[in-house]
Amino acid sequence: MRASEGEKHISGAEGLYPEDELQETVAAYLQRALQHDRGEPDRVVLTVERLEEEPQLIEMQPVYTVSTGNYSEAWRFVKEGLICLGVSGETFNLARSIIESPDVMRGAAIVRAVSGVRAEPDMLRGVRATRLGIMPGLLPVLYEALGRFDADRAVVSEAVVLASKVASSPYIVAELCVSDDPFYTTGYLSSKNTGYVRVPHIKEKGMMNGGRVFFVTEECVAGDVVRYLEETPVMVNKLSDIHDIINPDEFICSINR
Ligand code: PML
Ligand code: MG
Repeated sequence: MRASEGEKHISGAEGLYPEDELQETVAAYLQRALQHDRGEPDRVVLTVERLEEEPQLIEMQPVYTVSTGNYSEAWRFVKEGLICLGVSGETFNLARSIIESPDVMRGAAIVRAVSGVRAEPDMLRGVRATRLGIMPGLLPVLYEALGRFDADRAVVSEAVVLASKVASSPYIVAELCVSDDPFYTTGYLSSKNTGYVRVPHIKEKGMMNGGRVFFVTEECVAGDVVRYLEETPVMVNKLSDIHDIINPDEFICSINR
């Protein structure tokens, strides 16, 4: 689903569902498009496609939450975390400027981790990780496990599933996400190395910016990354641990360099 108002991106979402859930799923996506805090769309595009190949099965990323108490602590944590993962300081600055730009991209930016070279074919549209989902029986279990956090479980579980597909690409070093919902102020840093790390206060309430950056290796072929993210169907068929809240400095020290 993609919803927009003129050139402005309002919301987007995707999933993989059994055929007998189609009607209710499409209705729920439409409802969501019409009720987003970014505004009222004048165009909603819903695309339904039959999968022609069996999805690849992957394990969910383990979930962590750091106790960043404000905006500057949140960004300090993200910067230190990305640097531990091999992202250069310059590339971090570029990623932050993309995410904090008032021109919200519809999809994610792809940036080479060291040189900061942009690699997505269309810089306005970006790349959307699609054809991803979670086995229906696992969702209630995940919701239950996320219940101890003061968070919107639907938002978190969707984001974890997406981040799990992204982290399963051999070319992606890390992902940084800040919601473009003006009232959703927790973002995440995710990588195979760290798991999915929730970062509270990555934006201040009311900020309209947001976005995703996928940091990729210097050598990879951009077309291979885009094909995997946009075309290869992937489903989470195994849950991982949901950890308690941890001090950001302790988390940084635990990253394997
Ligand atoms: C989005 O708006 O889709 C991004 C959601 C990020 C969720 C972060 C979290 O709370 O785990
Ligand atoms: Mg959004």
